[in-house]
Amino acid sequence: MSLIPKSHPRVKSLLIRKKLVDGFDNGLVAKEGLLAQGRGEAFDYLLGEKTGKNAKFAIRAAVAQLHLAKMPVISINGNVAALCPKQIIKLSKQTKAKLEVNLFYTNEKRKNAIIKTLKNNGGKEILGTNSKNSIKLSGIDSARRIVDKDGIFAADVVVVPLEDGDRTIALRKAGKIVITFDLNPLSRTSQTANITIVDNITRAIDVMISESKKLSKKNPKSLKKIVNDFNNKKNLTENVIQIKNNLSRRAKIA
Ligand code: PTJ
Repeated sequence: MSLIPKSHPRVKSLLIRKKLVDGFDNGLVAKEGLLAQGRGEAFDYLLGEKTGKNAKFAIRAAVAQLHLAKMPVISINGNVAALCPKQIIKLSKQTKAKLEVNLFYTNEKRKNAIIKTLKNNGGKEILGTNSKNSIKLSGIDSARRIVDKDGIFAADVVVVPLEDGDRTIALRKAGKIVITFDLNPLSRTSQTANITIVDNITRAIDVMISESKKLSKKNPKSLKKIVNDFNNKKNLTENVIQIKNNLSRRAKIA
């Protein structure tokens, strides 16, 4: 019997890892998704494995931005489907955001498994499944360039969780506002998004859901103020400082 309580961050981290491994065994997650999880775990450890004040600021701005959006879309990949399908659907309902499956390592069998999981968790309409409605987004080399005409292509705000690469820049060039969840504050996606939530999606998503309930009562002027007061570059720098401080504290203990 383990002496470490279930609420301990290390135990929580192992439970998150198990979700990913189960997601891989159930055909949701790409092999490379396991590596992405490893990268995320390393940064989560350095950040202190909790939702800090910097992440909370970003979450508030992201929720305000989603409530202001005319047509928000949340992009779903294998890792997100394995880690928090129920919560992602809840957030999409609260913010009236559409859901679109968009994979880097594209594969029809995996896509169908992801759609099934989303539907089993309460998802109704899932975009990214009808090839007749597909269109190419320019500036992206990977399979991620294939998007839905009525989804990411038409969106004003796009949430792109857990990915790095050229998509955020391409989406920004297409005039869209991009929100991401990324534990690495230095990744290309983190650095080029409008709002980067530097936190584990499995924790941040619950905070977003409760924040969304609170902000749904605010008027557009107050929501705009929350967005305008948020500075992504500054927030990313604060996250890097947090990592640096955690490192020097740990080095002193050692
Ligand atoms: O399902 P697919 O085919 O679309 O592929 C998805 C993966 C994740 C394999 C693909 O997008 C990928 O390779 O992503 P990267 O380039 O590894 O980037 C993932 C980023 O997410 C890294 O910066 C990680 O630190 C971060 N990350 C990993 N797990 C989490 C996370 N951020 C927040 N919460 C996590 N749980």
